[in-house]
Amino acid sequence: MSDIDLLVKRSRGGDPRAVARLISLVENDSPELPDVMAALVAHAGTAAVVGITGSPGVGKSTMTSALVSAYRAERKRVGVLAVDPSSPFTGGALLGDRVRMQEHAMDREVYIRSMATRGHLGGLAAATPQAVRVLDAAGCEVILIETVGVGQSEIEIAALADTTIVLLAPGMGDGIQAAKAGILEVGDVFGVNKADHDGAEHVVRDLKAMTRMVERAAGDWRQPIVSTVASAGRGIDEMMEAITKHREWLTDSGELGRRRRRRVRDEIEALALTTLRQRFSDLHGDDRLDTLADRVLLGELNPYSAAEEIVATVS
Ligand SMILES: Nc1nc2c(ncn2[C@@H]2O[C@H](COP(=O)(O)OP(=O)(O)OP(=O)(O)O)[C@@H](O)[C@H]2O)c(=O)[nH]1
Ligand SMILES: [Mg+2]
Repeated sequence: MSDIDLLVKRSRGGDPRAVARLISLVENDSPELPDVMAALVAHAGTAAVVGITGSPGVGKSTMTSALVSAYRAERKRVGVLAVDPSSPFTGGALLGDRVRMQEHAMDREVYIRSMATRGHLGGLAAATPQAVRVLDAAGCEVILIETVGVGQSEIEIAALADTTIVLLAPGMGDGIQAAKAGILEVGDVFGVNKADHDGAEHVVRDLKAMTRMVERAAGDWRQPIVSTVASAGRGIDEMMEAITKHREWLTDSGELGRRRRRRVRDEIEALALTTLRQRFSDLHGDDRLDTLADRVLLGELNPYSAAEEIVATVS
């Protein structure tokens, strides 16, 4: 049995070190990844993937930790991925996450992993589903993905999850920001956290007004708004109920299948583009590009045709 097969076998048996090792291979874009994915693909596809996004400091890690407790009460095996899509300051943020997840550190049925995706050629779109596949094959029934919502990343993370929770909190100018960032479209469930702070009911009211304006057909999902105090465990039951309801809707409406297919399509696309880019950059070592450039300079060839020719060469 190859090292990879052995590692996959151990991870499927629930060995946390094997799981960690496989996620490291994903993170580092290991040349062994194709073999890893080949060994995993038949064993994945059942986990519920829940994304949790929102501005820095709204309480994502605290909420994640509370949800882990709730799922553990249902005796489910849980995976947690804290994905840092963009920040160059990974160390600090992840340290905070680890502190807030401390209570689950000794639980063998909980896998917690921070992951930076900047080094991965396919970026967030390829690395995250690969890490999800590792956790899924390791028997996690639920996988929670925490990402800080800055600009584009929450839209990307929404594409990676079955259910996306957008977390807001009072005093962060979130109401207006939400509309701007297109958060309305990506949230399946809204959490207004820090409900113990002044202004929480304002955020709820703003959100309600905004979600009412979204056009919906009969049978479309209506995004619930759940008030929580994650640090005190308040509103967590309601949050769990909202997630469960959304999952039922996903299944009944056929949307689950569509979302999962879209996710794999995005992954394939990211990998394909990465491969093409790699082959393209390999061209810089030979004179084919120079030859084409010279022909354009001489007026024999237009740049579009030159581009077509080079694309045909690399694919
Ligand atoms: N008062 C109050 N504080 C909270 C609540 N939830 C979280 N906090 C606190 O808010 C701070 C930030 O919480 P985190 O869970 O680290 O927030 P985060 O969104 O994960 O932050 P980043 O990962 O840095 O973006 C911590 O000090 C928490 O204890 C809440 O409902 N009420
Ligand atoms: Mg956090």
